[in-house]
Formats: sequence, C-alpha cells, structure tokens
Amino acid sequence: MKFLITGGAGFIGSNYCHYVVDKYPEDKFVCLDALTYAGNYNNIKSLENKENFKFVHGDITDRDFIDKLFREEQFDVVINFAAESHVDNSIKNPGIFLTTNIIGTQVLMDASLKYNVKRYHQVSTDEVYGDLPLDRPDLLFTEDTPIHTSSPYSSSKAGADLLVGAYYRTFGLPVTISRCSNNYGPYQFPEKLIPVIFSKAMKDEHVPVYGTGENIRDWIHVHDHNVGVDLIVRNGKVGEVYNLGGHSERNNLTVVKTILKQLGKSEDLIEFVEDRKGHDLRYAIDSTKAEKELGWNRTYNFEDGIKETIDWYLNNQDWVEDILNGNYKNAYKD
Ligand code: NAD
Ligand code: TDX
Repeated sequence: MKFLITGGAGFIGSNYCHYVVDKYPEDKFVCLDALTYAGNYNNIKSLENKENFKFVHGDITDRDFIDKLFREEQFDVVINFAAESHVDNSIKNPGIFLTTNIIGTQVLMDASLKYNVKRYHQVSTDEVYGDLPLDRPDLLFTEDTPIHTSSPYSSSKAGADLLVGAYYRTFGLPVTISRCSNNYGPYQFPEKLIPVIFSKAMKDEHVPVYGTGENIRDWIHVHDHNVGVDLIVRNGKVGEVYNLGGHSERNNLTVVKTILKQLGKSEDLIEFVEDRKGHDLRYAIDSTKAEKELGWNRTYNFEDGIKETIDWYLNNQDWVEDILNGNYKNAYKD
C-alpha cells in the first residue's frame, strides 16, 4: 500500500514516519510537508535513504500541486497530520489556521475522492470538545461529547472534523478521525509547554507558567498516539471517530516542577505570567472505544515517559539549539 503522510516533518508526523517506515517495509510512505516554521527536515533526515520513504516539499492548500501529486502517486491511504498547531499563535493570527486546517483538509479530501483513496484519516484533537471543569474529575470526553471550542485553533480543527464527516456522508469518502490529548516526546517544537520549559530552564531563564498553573492536560507519549493512529487507519471502522488519551492528567505546575526536578533546577525559575485568553481548564479523554474495538492501550505512564523525553532533549541539545538559532531552516534544500 502507498501512504501519504502530510505534516510528516512536524512533531507527531515525524515520529509517525519513523514508526511506520521501520514497521512496514512492504509499504511505501510519501511524506509531504510545507516546512513552515514548525516543520523541521532534521526530524526525518535519517529516513531519506530508506527505500520505502520519500520526502516531498509542498503545501496542502495548493490545489494544483496536490492534484498532480495524487495523480502521479496514486495513494491508497492519506493521513493528514499537517496543521497550524499552536493555540497561542491562533490567538495572535487566526487566519492561517482557517486556511491550513480547514481549506487544506478540503483540498486533500477532494483529491482523495477524485483518485479513489481507500482511506482518508484526519488527525484531530481533544480540544474540539472544549474544556471540563477542574472540580469534576468524574467527567471525561467521549466521542459523543458535543463539539464546543474555545480558541481559533480548536475551532479550525473542529471545522475540519465537521467537513470530514460531511465528505463521508455526502460523497461517501471512506474517512476516520482520531482525537488525541496532549502529546509529549522527541522532536516537539520548542513553543509547546514541555520543550519551552526544557530550553529555558537549561539556560537558567525564567520558565513561564500561564495564570495559576492549575490547568489540567491529559498527557500521552507521542508513540502511543501514533500506534493508535496506525490501528485506526488499518482496522478502524469507516465513518467513525476514535478518542486516544494518556490516562495521565496533570496540572501544568506539576509538569513544570517534574521537569525542573529532573534537570536539577530550582523552582525559583518559575514565573507566573499573564493567562492565555480563553484558556481551557481541563482536558480528559475516555479512550474506551479504541481500547475495546481496536485493542489499543497506552503503554507509557507519565513519570517514565517524561523522564525518557527529558533525557532525549538532554542528549539532543543540538537539535533544540538549531531551532533556537534558526539553522534548522537550512536542513532541506529543494
Ligand atoms: P506541528 O506544528 O509540530 O507540525 C505540523 C506540521 O505540518 C509541520 O511540519 C508543518 O510544516 C506542516 N504544515 C503546516 N502547514 C502545512 C501546509 N499548508 N502544507 C503542508 N504541511 C504543512 O504539529 P504537531 O504537534 O505534530 O501536530 C500534528 C497534528 O496532530 C495536528 O493536526 C494537530 O492538530 C494534531 N494534534 C496535536 C496534538 C499535540 O499535542 N501536539 C494533540 C492532538 C492532536
Ligand atoms: O509557556 C507556556 N506556559 C504554559 O503555562 C506554554 C507554551 C503553555 N502553557 C500552558 C498552556 C496549556 O494549559 O501549558 C498547557 C499546554 O500548552 P501547549 O503546550 O501550548 O498545549 P495546548 O494548548 O494544551 O495544546 C496542545 O494539545 C492539543 C497542542 O499544542 C495542540 O496542537 C493539541 O491539539
């Protein structure tokens, strides 16, 4: 089978490429990425000589380019990881989120219909369900929780999900959607909480905690997310949504203190800063459906996963530094 993996030079997509290229030598994987500020060719450079892997530089919103690519490659499966993914950016500049996350999804689905793709998978997020109160630990998001978004980012992801559902019902496109909680692991761009804390703490700079630090996220190791996506793509039921979560709810302050402790840094580095506008209070995922139907389960507990992740960042400080000084932009030449 031939797979298109969009956004494959980003955090989750690149981890996905490493996982499947090794696991399925008989399949072919084309990784498409526009290499926006968040895309980093260094994340997948070590795959460039693999026979079942190919990188293509291009934009999912470019209709002519996408049509030509689908005509030439005749993909069996499309997995759409490509997105503008950072909530804070969506608050400063919502427009690009609508273009990439909604129009980009439409362009990919139009080409999938035209060239008879057998499965279109949309990588979505738990943020489409909005947030849960801090004082009701009994409440979890299920696949039936109504869509109720807070930020331009989550609204654009929800818009895309609704469009995916519409292409299934109206045109019969064989779709699936996964909605996952907060990922951590190697290759995460240092704009998200965990790599921000790591890179600032290493320089003994203040680490910014938004508001009171009480907001709760359900953390999942990126590998567990990607195993779930692979199972859904291969065995999931067409037209269905599957939640994937880490069973690891932690408030932000706990996460920050865990990282500082591992790095041997003082908690005095913590600086409480202005809260994010519209800041979601708590995410928590019920993954029973994926567990029962697909036999999926998360394998990392948070304490082991975060330790391994911080060790990865410690062993790959050049990777972080390359991003902070902008050199990563030279990793790919057309
Ligand atoms: P990321 O920002 O690290 O990577 C996104 C990738 O998409 C980058 O490589 C970027 O260059 C590429 N891209 C952006 N616009 C593009 C375009 N127009 N054409 C082609 N490529 C383009 O994001 P991530 O954290 O890896 O997230 C991947 C997906 O998973 C996103 O759809 C996101 O919404 C979803 N998701 C993320 C998380 C998380 O915790 N990070 C959780 C749940 C779901
Ligand atoms: O410097 C920071 N300080 C801080 O307190 C940053 C960057 C974040 N935070 C807080 C905000 C959130 O409560 O930490 C929490 C996590 O923030 P992010 O890493 O920006 O992630 P979040 O907003 O929760 O969204 C993430 O999970 C769902 C991904 O970025 C999304 O792409 C995904 O859909």
